[in-house]
Amino acid sequence: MAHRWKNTLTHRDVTPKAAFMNRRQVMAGLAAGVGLAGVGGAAHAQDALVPNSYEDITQYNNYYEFGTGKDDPAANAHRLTTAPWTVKIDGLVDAPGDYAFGDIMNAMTIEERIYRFRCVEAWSMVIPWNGFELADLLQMVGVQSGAKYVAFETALRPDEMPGVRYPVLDWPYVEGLRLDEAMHPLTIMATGIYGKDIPNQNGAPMRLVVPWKYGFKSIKSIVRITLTDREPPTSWNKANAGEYGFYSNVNPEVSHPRWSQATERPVGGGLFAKRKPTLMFNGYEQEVASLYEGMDLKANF
Ligand SMILES: Nc1nc2c(c(=O)[nH]1)N[C@H]1C(S)=C(S)[C@@H](COP(=O)(O)O)O[C@H]1N2
Ligand SMILES: [Mo]
Repeated sequence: MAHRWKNTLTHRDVTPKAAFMNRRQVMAGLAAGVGLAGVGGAAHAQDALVPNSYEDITQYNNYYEFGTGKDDPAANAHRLTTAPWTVKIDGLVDAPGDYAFGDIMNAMTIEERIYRFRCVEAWSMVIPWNGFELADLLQMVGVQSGAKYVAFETALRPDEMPGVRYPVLDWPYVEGLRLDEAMHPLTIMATGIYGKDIPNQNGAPMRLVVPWKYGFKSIKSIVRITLTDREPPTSWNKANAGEYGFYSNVNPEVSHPRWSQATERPVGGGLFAKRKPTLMFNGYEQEVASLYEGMDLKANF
């Protein structure tokens, strides 16, 4: 499906350099590559963003619709039919409708974004996504002035998703963002990894990526986007409100009730890989801290 790629930077434009350049150079290169000066700055001087291997990223997954084991999505998600694919966009928008995925792709500009990815379970990766800014899609459909939140919904296909027979979560998987979070330039819809169409186990054909939040906010295989004036329900919050809040911003100072979030295990480093400190807002503090000014991040976890 090479025709899908418009204005694509492949990982080869950035990745080999990342291994050699220091942090500042990588960030400068990244900013140039994605056209976003200053985005992606890390708090740690030596923290070069070297992406994980394609294998790490596509064989170690959370996608409970296909099973709760880390290798279940890779084994089972081939059953998901991703073409044709339609995304319903409704609620407080000027142009509600059922949008064909191909039409969305033709309208959007695809870029590469190399982001840290931090699961609430305290493992992490660096992933070279391809995708478009969610703000561009929302602008295309016209957000009305009463909208304050964006709700997202994953496909629910019992015939294709063996995991939804089990009541682990209240299916379909749903997520949500405040409108300003959704419009932030770091927030993307990912449609590719390493320059290839995103694999089913990673959320084909289109999934959210919000790099400063725990991974479960980054909802996969989206079929519906609704602009609303109320905070929408979210799957993990419904399952356990005491452990998973609406915001779920990465924060090394706010522990999960059952484990510390101060450090993380980089996936792919081998059995003896050293844990590393988790960064405030997953390393995107400079870009996003202002969204939460005056908020108690312990209460709004
Ligand atoms: N629909 C859906 N989206 C989901 C999940 C899921 O189970 N179902 N898991 C979430 C969690 S917990 C994580 S950590 C990320 C994992 O994304 P990855 O497999 O691409 O690394 O997807 C998130 N999105
Ligand atoms: Mo996660």
